[in-house]
Amino acid sequence: MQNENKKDYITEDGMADLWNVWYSELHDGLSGLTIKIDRLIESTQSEFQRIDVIDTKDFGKMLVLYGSLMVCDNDNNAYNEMIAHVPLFSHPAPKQVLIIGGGDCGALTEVLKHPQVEQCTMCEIDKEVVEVSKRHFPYLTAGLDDSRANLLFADGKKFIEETKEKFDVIILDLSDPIGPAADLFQKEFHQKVSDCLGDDGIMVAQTESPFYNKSTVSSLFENLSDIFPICKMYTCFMPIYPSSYWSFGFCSKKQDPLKDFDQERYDELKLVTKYYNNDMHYGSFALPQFVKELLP
Ligand code: SPD
Repeated sequence: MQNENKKDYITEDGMADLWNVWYSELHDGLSGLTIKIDRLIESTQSEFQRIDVIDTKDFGKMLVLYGSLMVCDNDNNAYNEMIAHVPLFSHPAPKQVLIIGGGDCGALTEVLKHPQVEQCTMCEIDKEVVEVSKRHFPYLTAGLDDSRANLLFADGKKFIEETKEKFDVIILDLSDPIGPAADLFQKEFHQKVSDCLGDDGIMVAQTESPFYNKSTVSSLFENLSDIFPICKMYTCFMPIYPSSYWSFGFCSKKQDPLKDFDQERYDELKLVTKYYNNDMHYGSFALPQFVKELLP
C-alpha cells in the first residue's frame, strides 16, 4: 500500500493552489482514491506517526494518520457506527466494552449510546490523535464526557497481554496494518484477545478493503476462523477508504450476529444514526461472490 500527500503545494497561510493540490491514497502506487484539498489545517508529528487534518469541499475536514484517511465530516459515520452497533446488538448484555485503538473516539461515542454499557475502556497508543480529534472533530469525541468512558494511553498489545479483565465486546478499531498498528493484525494477538472475552464475548476488527487488499483479507480471515468458532465478514460503504468498500470481522465463541440480533433492544433504544439500522445489520453480512471466495 502506498500513500502520497502532496503538501509541497500548500502555501504558508495553509491555502492550497486550488488546481494542483490533491490527496491521493494509492494501492501499490497504481490506483486508489484522490480528493481535492482546499486547505491544510494542521500537521503534527507525534511520537508514533504523522497526523494531518485537511479541509476538502466534498468531505469537509479529514483526519489522516500515517498517510491514510481515517475519518471525515461527511462520510455518514458508516465505519464508526458499524464497528460499534453490530457487536453490541448481537451481545445479550454488553456491559464491559474494550476498544483497542479508536483515537478519533468515533467508535467510543457510538458504544456509549447503549445504556447497557457500564464501562467502555479505550486503549489508544497515541495521545496526540485524541487531542487533534478533540480540536477538529468534537462531535466524534463527545463520548469522552461520559463518565463510563475510561481512556488509557497505552500499547494495545501490551494491555491485552497483561489485563486480567474479561470483556463482553472488544473492538479493534485500528489504522492500516502498516505503521503503529501492524502487530495488532497478527494471529498471536487475536488469540490473546479471544482469551480476554467472556463466554458470550464478541470481537470485531476492521479488516481492510476486500477489493484492494485481497491477500490481507484472506489471511486475516483464515487466522480468525482458526481461533473463533463463529467468524463472519460484514461490510460497509465508506467513500473515503480505498474502493469505498470496507470489511469487518465479527468473531465470537457463540454469539451469531444474524441469529442473536436483539430487535427488542434495538426498537427500545431508538438510536440516532446516519448509516446503521436493523436492515443494515442483517444486510451487511450479505457478500458478493468475489468476496466470499476470499474467505476460508
Ligand atoms: N484505510 C483506512 C482504515 C481505517 C480504519 N480505522 C479507522 C478509524 C476510525 N475510527
